[in-house]
Amino acid sequence: MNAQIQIDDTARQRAAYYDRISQSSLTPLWEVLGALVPKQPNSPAVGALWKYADIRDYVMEAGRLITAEEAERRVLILENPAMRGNSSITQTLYAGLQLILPGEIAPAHRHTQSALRLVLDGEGAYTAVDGERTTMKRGDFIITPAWTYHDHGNLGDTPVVWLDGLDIPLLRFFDAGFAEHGHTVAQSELRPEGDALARYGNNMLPMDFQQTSAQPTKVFVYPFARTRESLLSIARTAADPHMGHKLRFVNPATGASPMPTMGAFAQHLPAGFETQPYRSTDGTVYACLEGEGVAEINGEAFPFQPNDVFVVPSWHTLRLQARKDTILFSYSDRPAQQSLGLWREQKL
Ligand code: 1HN
Repeated sequence: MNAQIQIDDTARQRAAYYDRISQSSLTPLWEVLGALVPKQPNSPAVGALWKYADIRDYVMEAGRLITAEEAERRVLILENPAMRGNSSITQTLYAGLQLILPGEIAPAHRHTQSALRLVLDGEGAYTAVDGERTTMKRGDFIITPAWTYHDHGNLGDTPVVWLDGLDIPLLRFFDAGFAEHGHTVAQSELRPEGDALARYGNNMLPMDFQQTSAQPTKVFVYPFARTRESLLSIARTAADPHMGHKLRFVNPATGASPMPTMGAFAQHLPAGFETQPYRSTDGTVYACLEGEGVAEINGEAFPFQPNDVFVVPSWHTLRLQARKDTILFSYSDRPAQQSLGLWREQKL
């Protein structure tokens, strides 16, 4: 037998063998090993940008087609363009733009998925979490930890739009999703607005209060006024070459992330500043709150303005250029990766 015939024969025998074992739901590892254990992350997600000016009309149009109550949540999902049909913006994260019109209520429910919101457009809406309301102001970062009841309402006279971030794909992967409706459409108010921030969010805690790092914070709103004040204050000092002036939101009782599966960050970039290339294993969703600039993701340029959202998948190299003084909010699955000992970053 010559060599070529022998190779063909081997290939045929293997193919026949794969067919036979397939009937017993078996498959050979050696055919997939490289894909299963890549030398470095090889995300199916791609870098992408949603320009608010391009999609705002679509969001408002949804308001004429379905009520918040009928929809339960009237949201347009931001789907990663390379992962359509998955309701995912990265492998672990969900993002959407939610609209609530004056007079509407998005009914109370709870689920094991954790959610965060970043208020983008309009005013006069509120979110209630475990019996306390917070009035949503632009740039406010609001959380609804796993299994907390939450509902939204709009008492103002303008449509209100916010960015929702949830760990839906992560929970789907774990097959750990549970949900239930509230007993009433809107929760009754158990505490006055501002109560949680006063008790847990002002460098003090209730006398007998203790938490572990896996427990979410009782602080469910991080007002933009405070975030902005911090960023602008530290902007008077030298910027970090890779981050600009970047801070992470924390549970003030533990120093850990506000919620165990998703972390959130805010950063200031001075006009003209360019960050050095950086990559990390936590695919990250960014929203521009102020200023404008360009996000270069694996060499592709995405120009952003206020309310634009962009995604930087795992291990994609990011460079940020600020054309004006810029404030960015971002969220990722970093705390989940860190608690499993998986998170890596590279400053290039
Ligand atoms: C949800 O509860 C909200 O509470 C938003 O506003 C988006 C997407 C999937 C599942 C639950 C909200 C959601 C969600």
